[in-house]
Amino acid sequence: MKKTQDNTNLFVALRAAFPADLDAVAVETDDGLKYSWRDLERASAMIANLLDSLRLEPGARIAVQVEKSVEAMLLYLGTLRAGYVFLPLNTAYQSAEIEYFIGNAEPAVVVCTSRNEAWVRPIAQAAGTAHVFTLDDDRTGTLLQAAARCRDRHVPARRKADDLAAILYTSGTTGRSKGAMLTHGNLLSNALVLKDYWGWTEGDVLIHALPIFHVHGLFVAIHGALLNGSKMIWMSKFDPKRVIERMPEASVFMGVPTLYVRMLAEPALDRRNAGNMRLFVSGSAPLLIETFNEWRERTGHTILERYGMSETVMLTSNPYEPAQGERRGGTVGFPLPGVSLRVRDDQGQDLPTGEIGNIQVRGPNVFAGYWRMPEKTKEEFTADAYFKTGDVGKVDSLGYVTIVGRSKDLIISGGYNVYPAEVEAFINELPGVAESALVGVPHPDFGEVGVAIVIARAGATLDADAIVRELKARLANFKIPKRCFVVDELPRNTMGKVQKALLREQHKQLFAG
Ligand code: MCA
Ligand code: AMP
Repeated sequence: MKKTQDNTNLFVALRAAFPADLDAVAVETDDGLKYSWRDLERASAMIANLLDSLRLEPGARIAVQVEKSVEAMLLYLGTLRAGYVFLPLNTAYQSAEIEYFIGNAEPAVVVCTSRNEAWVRPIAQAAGTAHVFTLDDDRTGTLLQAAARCRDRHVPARRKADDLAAILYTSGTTGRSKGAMLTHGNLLSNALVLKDYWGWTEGDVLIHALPIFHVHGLFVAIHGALLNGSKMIWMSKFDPKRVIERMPEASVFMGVPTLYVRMLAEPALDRRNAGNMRLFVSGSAPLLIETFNEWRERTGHTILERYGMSETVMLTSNPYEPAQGERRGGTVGFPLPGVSLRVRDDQGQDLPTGEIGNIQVRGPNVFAGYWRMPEKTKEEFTADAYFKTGDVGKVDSLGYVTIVGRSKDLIISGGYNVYPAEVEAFINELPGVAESALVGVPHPDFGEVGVAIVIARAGATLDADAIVRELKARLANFKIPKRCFVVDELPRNTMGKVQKALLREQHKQLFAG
């Protein structure tokens, strides 16, 4: 008994929260499949046993690029259970992107779709990966075939709070993506805080409509439901009509702002459909005040906006309980219990209440560093161990945090991050291109999208459509500029630096209306 209590493996905490009735439904898919808690227990054990049978080194990475499915979630749980490190990859990533992640992380196991196996396998083999499995969203693939031969009982591996549980790649303003190393302690402490802060209660049902390769869908949503023993209505893809239809059976929904914008465009969204709901959470990108207000008018619910990062999981949240204060649109609420948040100027001095500066954070949720990048890790922390978020904001006299911008050059499009430096590097490699700039401009659906401004080399002629076509063959689809312009020169300041603010201003009306 003591053994289990001492084990800080995140899986142990999640498993301990399963309801007593293991035959109750834990996950119901949109196409009517039902998984009981016993199914989750047994299938995660089988996958953990499969991983154990491979005799992997401690700390081995399990890299996964598969479509959303319950089995993909079970692979995550099985990985935690066996004590290995889960490395989820966006399904939109193409071969050049995957080659970098796999080459950098050197996973012992790679799981991909059977459709992508032909190009993923050679990449994995070149990186020294010993095992490649497939997993498709129709419950087929070599992973499940192999797991089916394994025992359905498994004692969770012992893990300490500071042992790694996952690596999430996040792009950088300069250079290549960095792998944020998250520990069992980071993830569990944050999940426990949110369970309490967001008032998870018995009988809650979560509609899960987010992808499961980022913090929002993988950690915040899944941990929230499992740690509360709550059923999930599992949607493989976000469809606003379907979410609205299922609301009467649910109580909690989590989404990026684009999801709320798309649901507001549905005439069926009303107070009746949303009547059973308890909580709507928004995050990953700024929620427009118009969306916040319109949602309240249409549904009678006030969206709770929160703020987080891959490196830190959740940092701040608007209050759930009215006694703690109102949910303020345009703010991301208060630092969560255990999180210290401060605002400093560029010289590292604390700023007075209400003044705008760099947001720095510290807490049990803050990651262990960037994978194999000790120098980069050092740069991103202050001497007193605060993490520099790269977000710019302020804290008002009541303690509400508002994010007003970013010091990092980042575009957030539909909740996905696009780093201009990465896209510009791809554009600059195309024949005939002298240089380029990618800027984010407002977009009614995605919040913000990238627009490319490109300069041709002397004597070369460039075709904007051809540039976009070339990029589509190389980069994840959400990184593709929604418009591309070929111009004669880029605006520069006296130091010769491209004035992106001016370009943003020039193009800000492109998608208006
Ligand atoms: C799809 N497209 C996009 C995006 N998604 N373009 C820009 N930004 C996007 N986010 C484009 C595709 O390239 C394609 O273009 C066309 O839209 C249709 O693609 P499809 O895949 O069918 O799109 P969709 O299914 O409508 O997806 C939109 C979506 C999705 C549902 C909003 O992007 C999404 O699930 N976003 C959520 C992201 C998320 O979970 N973020 C959390 C990160 P074409 O036709 O030209 O090829 S975690 C995080 O940020 C932190 C830590 C936090 O605080 O949570
Ligand atoms: P990621 O790379 O996915 O970790 O993205 C983290 C970034 O998303 C943060 O540094 C913020 O810039 C942004 N972000 C997350 N939540 C919010 C929010 N509620 N409002 C504004 N920006 C947000």
